[in-house]
Amino acid sequence: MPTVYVLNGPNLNLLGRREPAVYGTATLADVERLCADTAAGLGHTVDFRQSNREGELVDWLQEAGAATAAGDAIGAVLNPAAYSHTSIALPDAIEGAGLPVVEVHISNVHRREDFRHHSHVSRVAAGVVVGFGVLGYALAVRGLHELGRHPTAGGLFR
Ligand code: CA2
Repeated sequence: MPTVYVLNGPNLNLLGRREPAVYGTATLADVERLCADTAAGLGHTVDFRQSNREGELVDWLQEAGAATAAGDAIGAVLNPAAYSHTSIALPDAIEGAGLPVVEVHISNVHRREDFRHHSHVSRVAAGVVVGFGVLGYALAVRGLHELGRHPTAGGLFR
């Protein structure tokens, strides 16, 4: 079964424990179960990870790129968290790996502070899911699956 990588950036280990008004009450373990269930229904397994370190996320994107090139994975769902707004290394890794990525944000970043309105990752993402709460992860897994099934239906930068 091909793998869907689900990669989470800094502070998302706190999900469900702080700021429930912004991010809801589901924990990251709940999100992992949601992704695994969604992926299983589509014939995939999930490799679910979280890191507070930018370089570790770069390593994992490269790993996901190699697995996808080898036909062992279909791409990655990525919530880069605050690195969305600051990192050049993450989009460079995605571009370098030629990896299909669906970017997810739990909150609607466009309703929040100005500095959250721009993501460097979005430029190299196949698609972006914003503001659906943790349900966005299930939508992103599904979207990645559908992009694999309809390879000419997506956008220019997949
Ligand atoms: O809405 C999202 O998913 C974000 O990627 C979450 C990031 C934020 O910096 C982005 O602008 C939008 C923050 C992740 C921190 O997660 C926490 C969860 C619960 C409590 C505290 C932090």
